[in-house]
Amino acid sequence: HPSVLAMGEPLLEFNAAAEGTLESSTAFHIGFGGDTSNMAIAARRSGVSSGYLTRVGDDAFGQALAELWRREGIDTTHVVTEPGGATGIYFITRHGDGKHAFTYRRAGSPASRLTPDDVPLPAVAAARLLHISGITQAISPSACDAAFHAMETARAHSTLVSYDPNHRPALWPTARARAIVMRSAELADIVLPNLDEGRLLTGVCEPADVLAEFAARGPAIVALKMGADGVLLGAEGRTTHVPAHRVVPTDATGAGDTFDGAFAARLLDGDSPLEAARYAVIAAALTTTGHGAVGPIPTADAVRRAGAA
Ligand code: KDG
Repeated sequence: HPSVLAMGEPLLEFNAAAEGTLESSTAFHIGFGGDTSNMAIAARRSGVSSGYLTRVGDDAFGQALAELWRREGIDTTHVVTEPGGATGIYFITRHGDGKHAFTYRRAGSPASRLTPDDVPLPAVAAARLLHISGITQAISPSACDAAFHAMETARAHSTLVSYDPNHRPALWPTARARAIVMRSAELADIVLPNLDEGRLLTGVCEPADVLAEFAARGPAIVALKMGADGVLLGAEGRTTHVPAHRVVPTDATGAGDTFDGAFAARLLDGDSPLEAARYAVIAAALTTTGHGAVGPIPTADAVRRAGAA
């Protein structure tokens, strides 16, 4: 069984080659996304064994994802392929202000049909860390049930629960997200929000206050991701600011997921939360220097080289 098990929805990615609106774009890079799949790949590239739990279709998009995981050495024992299923896709467009926008075609996807019956007790119990996100919960009520079932199973077997709210307003209303994310924080050992969603979900503004709202739910570790302002880490009774690693960013898609995977990998390898966060901010920064979510996720060697430079 892999050490890291992530569960959620993978997507094939169409990333506009130039800045601009969707309708003005003429060329797209094909890539891969899906926050929890990105996390599993980031963890693997940082050196731990990792597996993915999802449902895909047997269409060309599902086959391309299966090929990606095979290349990356991701365990797919718990990937169910649905005959006739339409695997989800998304388009990334980028705008002058450095922000990106996602446009999805994923409703009714195989992953949205995840249910608690898809959650394998032996694999969750044997994993050292289970990773779930708000997107896993937002895609459908049955996937949300599956996420809660997986987190509760993990807790019952001393598997660490890592949770990223990854709030996507296009997928569910903020009031529902708030209730489900804050309940999930109670089940998690590690909570990994970014500052924007943290503010929206907690209703407070100062980073230290946002962190405190999540920490009050009981997780041992909260890492508040603040982009170019680095990470505010709450762990072992202390709050520590970890500065960002300076790069010239091209596309921030997947940076938060890469942080999550790199952080998990280093923690499982014995790093302290602070050491793991210092490593993971470098990994996250490097992923912003290339296009798309998965392509630019660095290996452990690349992170070490950048850290030493
Ligand atoms: O974090 C990056 C992801 O958001 C991206 O890969 C697409 O999973 C995705 C989503 O649902 O937004």
